[in-house]
Amino acid sequence: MSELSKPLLHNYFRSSTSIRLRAALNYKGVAYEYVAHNLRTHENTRPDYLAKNPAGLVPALELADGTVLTQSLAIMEWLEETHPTPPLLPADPLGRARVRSLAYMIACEIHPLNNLRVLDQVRAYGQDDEGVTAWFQKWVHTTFIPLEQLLATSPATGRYCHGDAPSMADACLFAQMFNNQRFKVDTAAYPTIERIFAALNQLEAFKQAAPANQPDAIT
Ligand SMILES: N[C@@H](CCC(=O)N[C@@H](CS)C(=O)NCC(=O)O)C(=O)O
Repeated sequence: MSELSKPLLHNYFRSSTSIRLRAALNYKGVAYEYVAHNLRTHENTRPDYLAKNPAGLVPALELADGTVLTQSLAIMEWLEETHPTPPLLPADPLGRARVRSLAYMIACEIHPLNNLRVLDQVRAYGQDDEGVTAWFQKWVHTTFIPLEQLLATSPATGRYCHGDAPSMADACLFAQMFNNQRFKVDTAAYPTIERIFAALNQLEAFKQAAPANQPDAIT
């Protein structure tokens, strides 16, 4: 992609779906313009953004021709098809199914229950900070227990979730770990996940996707 046709990445520094997509874009060497939408002040629900993405969620990737891609996993699949090297999915169908399955455990089982609007609703039902944190932690542990088991016992697991090259599953795991830190999830019982997270943190493409390294980062 030329400098002129750089896509716009609508995102937010600590949104885990944004982190996972930034890691994928960086890993594949796809340059993008960073467009920040502060979720805390509901910038994602402004009419100009809703006109591009009626769901009002981040991330969205706006291409030079005006096409707006949404849903982080769908965008990653599009990236894989348009920028196959380096791959984020293995070559064999069984390997691809395994990577997608690990990615979906995080993206479909944890994230939707712990999204900002869901946490706001849990609070609206009367929970305080402690209650919201307990809710968040519950859904992480519910999936991290089997995720750890799957990763620790499969010979397919390597330095990363699948072999020795990062995959879409790693992008999701990497992003989830930052959310875990914010909500003080104790991950000591998940040594394989912690080991993979440490390995991912050695990769420049992933490190650059971390919340603290974004232009809209606040401490
Ligand atoms: N399944 C979507 C989820 C996108 C999503 O929910 N993003 C969150 C940030 S991680 C968001 O925009 N939340 C806004 C809100 O909850 O109000 C994806 O993977 O892209």
